[in-house]
Amino acid sequence: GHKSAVIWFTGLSGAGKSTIANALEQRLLQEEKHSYLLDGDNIRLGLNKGLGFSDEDRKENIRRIGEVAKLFVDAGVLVSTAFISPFKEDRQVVRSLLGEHEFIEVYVRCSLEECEKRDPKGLYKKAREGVIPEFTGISSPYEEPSHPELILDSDKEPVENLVEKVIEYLKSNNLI
Ligand code: GGZ
Repeated sequence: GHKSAVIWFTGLSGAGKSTIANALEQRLLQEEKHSYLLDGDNIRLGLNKGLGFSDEDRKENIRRIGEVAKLFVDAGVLVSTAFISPFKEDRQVVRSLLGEHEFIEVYVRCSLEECEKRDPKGLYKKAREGVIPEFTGISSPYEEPSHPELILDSDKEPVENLVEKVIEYLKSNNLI
């Protein structure tokens, strides 16, 4: 068995949170670890349908995700979350919901320049044109974590290496 915890990915749009979290999820399932991934697809389209991207809605988005993540931890699941979660205070609120070793903040670090170059969905372009207001990194802030448990530099290393770093962290903390 393993202990449960929240692996909380944070970072800019396009930094690679979902990609890394999905690859991690595959790895954990291969090793038959009871894990689950919360992301925009299963949260923003469901539970949090109706929330937008104002500071207030992002705060509420993260608050609810934190509560759901806590339920997964109570149920004994290793849960990963992949949301921008731009505000320090909101991430701190989630951390405080959980036990001391149950919140693993993973900063998926990538320069704005690189995210904007990737722009897989064309959202940065739209944000620059003013078509999308309050876009993180352009017209809405992103507050970097000061003491994340892990930093993954997604503009310097390939996804496989970064996933391996998370696995190593989980192993060295006896979570898997
Ligand atoms: C940031 C936005 C916005 C605005 C739509 N700002 O790259 P994506 O497309 O797939 O991921 C982004 C996602 C961010 O949702 P989160 O729930 O992670 O955000 S937060 O934690 O701040 O609540 C992006 C898309 O939604 N998107 N409008 N204005 N990202």
